[in-house]
Amino acid sequence: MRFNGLALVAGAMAIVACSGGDKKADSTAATTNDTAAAPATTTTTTATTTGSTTAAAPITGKTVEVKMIGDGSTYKFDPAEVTIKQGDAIKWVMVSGGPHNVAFIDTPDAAKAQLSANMPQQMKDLTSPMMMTPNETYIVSFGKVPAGTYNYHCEPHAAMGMKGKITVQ
Ligand SMILES: [Cu+2]
Repeated sequence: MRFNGLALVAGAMAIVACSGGDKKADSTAATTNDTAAAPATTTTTTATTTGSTTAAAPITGKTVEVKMIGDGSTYKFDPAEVTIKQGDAIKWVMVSGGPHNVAFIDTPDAAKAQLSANMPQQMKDLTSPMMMTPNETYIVSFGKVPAGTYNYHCEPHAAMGMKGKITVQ
C-alpha cells in the first residue's frame, strides 16, 4: 500500500512536471507562430488592397456632350439616350436649373469597379458631385467599361423624370 501511494505521488509529480514542460513548449511555439504570421498577414493585406484597386482608364475615343437642363417645370438630360463605344467619354454640361448630378443606378456588378474608378470626385459610389454653376462640366471615361446599358438619373430631379441611359458597345 505504501509503495502504491508513493507511486501515485511520483506519478502526479511527473504529470505536473510534464504539463509545465508542455506549457512552456506551447507558449514558445505560439510566440514563434505569431512572429511568423505577422509579416505574412501584412503581405496578404497589401496584395489584396492592390488587387482590388481598379485604375482609372483613359479616354481613347470621342467625347459626347450631354446637357443638364431645368426650367422650373421640366428637367432633363439632353440627349437622354446616348450610344458610345468602349473608350469614349460622356461630358455632362450644366446648363440650367441645377443643382444636377449624375448617379448611376442598377449598374451591373461586373462594371462597377471600373466605372467607379473612371468617375472623378464622387460624392458617393457611382455618383458625381452636385453641379450648380452653368457651364460646369463632369467628364467620365468609359475606357475599359464593359459593353452594356448604364442607367443614371439626377438625384434632385429623379422624381421629375431627369434620367438618362448610356449604351456602351
Ligand atoms: Cu437635376
